[in-house]
Amino acid sequence: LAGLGAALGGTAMSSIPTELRASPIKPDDASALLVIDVQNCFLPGGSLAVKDGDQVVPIINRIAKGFANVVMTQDWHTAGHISFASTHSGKKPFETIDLPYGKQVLWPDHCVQGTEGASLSKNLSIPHAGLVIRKGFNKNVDSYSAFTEADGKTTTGLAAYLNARKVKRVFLAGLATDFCVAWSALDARKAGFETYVIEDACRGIDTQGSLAKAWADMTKAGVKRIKSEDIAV
Ligand code: VGL
Ligand code: ZN
Repeated sequence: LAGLGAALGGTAMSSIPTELRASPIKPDDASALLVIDVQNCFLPGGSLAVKDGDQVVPIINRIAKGFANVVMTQDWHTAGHISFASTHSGKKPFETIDLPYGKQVLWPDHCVQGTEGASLSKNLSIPHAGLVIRKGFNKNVDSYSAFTEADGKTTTGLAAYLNARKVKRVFLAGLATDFCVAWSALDARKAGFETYVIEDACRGIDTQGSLAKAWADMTKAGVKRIKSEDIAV
């Protein structure tokens, strides 16, 4: 029993005896993988680099092979976007301001339309991805979420696309856990999808407690937190 306790206390599922493991989730035709913002600006060397952001790429490449439906997103801002600190005189990155649609964190300039920083990582290898959806291209409204802009009402069309393809379950991976992944996951729940966040296939920014808050909000909304090893590829 001591051995069993130790095994269950371990974080890696491979340390749990086979007979005690939850059966792996097998993606089916009603499942879609959403690969959020794996763009150069969010990777090491980028203007809004997420720590260890590059480590998600091989994990995402591996699990994507198990999904018939894959959607990738790109943060796709105008120059002078409202979410950039440089747009507001006297403001610095990671400060916040109040905008008509709510509190906005101000960021370093990032993911400007058509720039190298806005390109998807060249190390992503998901040739069968069926849709790349861009968001945040409205100059005066941010859009962390792949589904709905920060005004809470302007849709990107993603929910309608997934519904038209009879998707019921979405699995999220990418950058950053506490912003675009979390907001997308919360909106996926609002749109009625069974929602899984693959935690080791994501990395967070973690500013002012944002990462812990994001997980608390997601858990409360019924988002399931899983690891890539829980998915049968
Ligand atoms: C993101 C901050 C600003 C993200 C995008 O992809 O999580 N974070 N824009
Ligand atoms: Zn952005």
